[in-house]
Amino acid sequence: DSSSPKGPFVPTQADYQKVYDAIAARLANETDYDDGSYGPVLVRLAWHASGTYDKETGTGGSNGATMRFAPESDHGANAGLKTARDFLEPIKAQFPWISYSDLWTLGGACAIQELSGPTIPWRPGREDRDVAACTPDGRLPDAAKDHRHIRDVFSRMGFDDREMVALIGAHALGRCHTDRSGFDGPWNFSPTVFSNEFFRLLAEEKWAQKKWNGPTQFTDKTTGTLMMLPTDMALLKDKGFKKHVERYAKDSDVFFKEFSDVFVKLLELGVPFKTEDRFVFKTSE
Ligand code: CCH
Repeated sequence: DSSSPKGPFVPTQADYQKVYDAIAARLANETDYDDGSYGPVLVRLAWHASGTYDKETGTGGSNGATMRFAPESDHGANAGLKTARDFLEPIKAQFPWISYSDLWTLGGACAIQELSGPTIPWRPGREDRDVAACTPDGRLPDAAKDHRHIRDVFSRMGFDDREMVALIGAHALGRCHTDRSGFDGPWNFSPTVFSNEFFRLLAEEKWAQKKWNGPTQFTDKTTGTLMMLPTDMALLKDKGFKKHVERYAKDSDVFFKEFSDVFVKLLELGVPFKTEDRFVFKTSE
């Protein structure tokens, strides 16, 4: 009966797979950026949207997508993430029914899968909120600090030592930019391929302080072209962290499994989901 009113559009897994496919296609087409992929910066957007979560107050987290607004968009830690938000705008225009907060987290899950990482089961249900829900500055980790700072910040989100180390393994992807964080360079030679290289290099390479005018960072002694942040090096100093660095350096399968579990958890912090079921998206060919 063509005269009956249509109910509200309720997207299915197939609809979300179409969004996934559109992000994947855009990643494959837009290669004139950094090391050839926007994937790493999409992962960073999903992480910074989610990592503001505070388990005591239930504030922050990916629900809300408040990084669209100042002051959160201007927080120092979020420098450069406009690139990732702008990359996703044409996808939002194509699928106006998806919230920014679902889109940004789906972008991170898609990027991990498309860059040869593990499957990241994902579920919808985030709703965008307004500027009043912006989180205060200082909730994301400061790379100049030490192991105590890592433990403080990630415990506030609700993670244990093993989960903290697994998450930081995302530094297999992408690079630091002097005009964003002040740090410079990639963590490994294949920054657009998800792998356990971050841990292998951290555990096996010899690292020396970089001689330059920029902030303290570390350089591999073999080639002098790779980097580690002070917080990355801190994973070796702390016994509770180091044992996981060594586990992940040795066993890529264990890292992939544990990273997937904790990245799923990160993207869901503080979100009042109405559904238990997660979607597993098909990766592009
Ligand atoms: Fe990170 N990260 N991150 N990081 N990060 C940077 C870049 C990326 C810290 C600091 C920095 C995680 C944890 C931490 C990515 C994913 C994750 C940069 C360079 C700094 C600084 C930014 C720039 O200059 O562009 C610190 C400190 C911590 C914790 O101690 C976690 C957790 C994740 C994800 C699960 C990714 C990906 C990048 C590369 C971005 C790009 O543009 O290439």
